[in-house]
Amino acid sequence: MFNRLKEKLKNWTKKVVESKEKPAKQKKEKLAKEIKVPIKFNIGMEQFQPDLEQIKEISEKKGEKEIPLGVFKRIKFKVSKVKISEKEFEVYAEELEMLLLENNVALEVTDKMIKELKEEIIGKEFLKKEIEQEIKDIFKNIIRKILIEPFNIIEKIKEKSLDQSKEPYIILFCGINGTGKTTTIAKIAEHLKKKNLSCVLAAADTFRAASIEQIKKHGEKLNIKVIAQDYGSDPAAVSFDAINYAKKNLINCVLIDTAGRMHTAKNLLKEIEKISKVSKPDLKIFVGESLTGNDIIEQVKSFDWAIGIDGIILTKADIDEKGGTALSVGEITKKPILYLGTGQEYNAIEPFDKEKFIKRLGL
Ligand SMILES: Nc1nc2c(ncn2[C@@H]2O[C@H](COP(=O)(O)OP(=O)(O)O)[C@@H](O)[C@H]2O)c(=O)[nH]1
Ligand SMILES: [Mg+2]
Repeated sequence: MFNRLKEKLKNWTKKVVESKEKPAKQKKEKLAKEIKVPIKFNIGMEQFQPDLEQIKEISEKKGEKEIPLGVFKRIKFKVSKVKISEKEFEVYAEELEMLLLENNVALEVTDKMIKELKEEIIGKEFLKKEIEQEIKDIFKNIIRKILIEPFNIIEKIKEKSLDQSKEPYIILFCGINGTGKTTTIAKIAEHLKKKNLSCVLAAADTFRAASIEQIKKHGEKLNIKVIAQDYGSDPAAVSFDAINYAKKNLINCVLIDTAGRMHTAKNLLKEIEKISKVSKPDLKIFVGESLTGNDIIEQVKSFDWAIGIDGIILTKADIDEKGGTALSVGEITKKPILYLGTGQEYNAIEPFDKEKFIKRLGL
């Protein structure tokens, strides 16, 4: 998962570090040769790197050709610091931009990341041995700011179940076809069951022939009630039925599955708007594929514009080597990613954890 972006970020950081190390090392080697002093030497178990410039200065003052051993006792061991200039940064920024774009980070997010990195890096003095870690830390903080802290759905459902009204917690799922809405609903239904929360599924994708069958099958396997009508029926009416069923039977949660013809189709957005108006969901979740790349931005913007989404689930993270989609949707919607879908089985879903995501990127 997300290995490509991890690898690329690692290589980029390494390159920046090496660009600072190589010239310094060459200069040192030249000087060491000139004054005939080793770059490193061992005293007992410890290794020392003498400050060659200082040694040269001392010996030159004394007019000595060979460096007497006594000099070593007087020298300090300098801590070397480096700075990255704006010019140097520009060279690497271009490369960074390419690698982020290639790994599904949207252009506006890429630009923002590079701008922030630039502000943090240029002109700052880094201890040479810490520069790699410092660049990683800067990346980490930028990503921490981009991703919104997710909330806990289970807690929210539990809170409402304790409410006097005994109303069910309603979750509406939207997103285009094939992204994994129905599968994700089944996964969440199972997850709720494990937490002793009851739920009912609304088969409000009445558009495709197989979709009602698909959700009914999940319901049978999981032993969870599915409320459905015929193909072509009004999805808002199906949702309404499911909510009424939940109210009557004191069920904690209603999960509404919807159709997802292309997000550009105006009637799809109108339809989801109507379902949303009728069912008044507590939570509206956009389901998108982690693999999608830039297209997901348009998708999520359309649904957000139509109904105002509260959170995001990214599916198929298990087969996504890039990883940039999470950053793109996070930054553009300012909505939290709640879960990652990590496979086709019911238990292949994990709560989105910002720090875990950052670790997966090797930072
Ligand atoms: N590898 C992988 N496949 C998934 C995941 N989520 C869903 N799928 C698969 O994606 C396909 C479409 O899923 P479906 O739930 O029918 O999508 P929908 O049209 O949005 O309802 C199915 O073959 C699912 O098994 C996931 O997290 N990882
Ligand atoms: Mg479906």
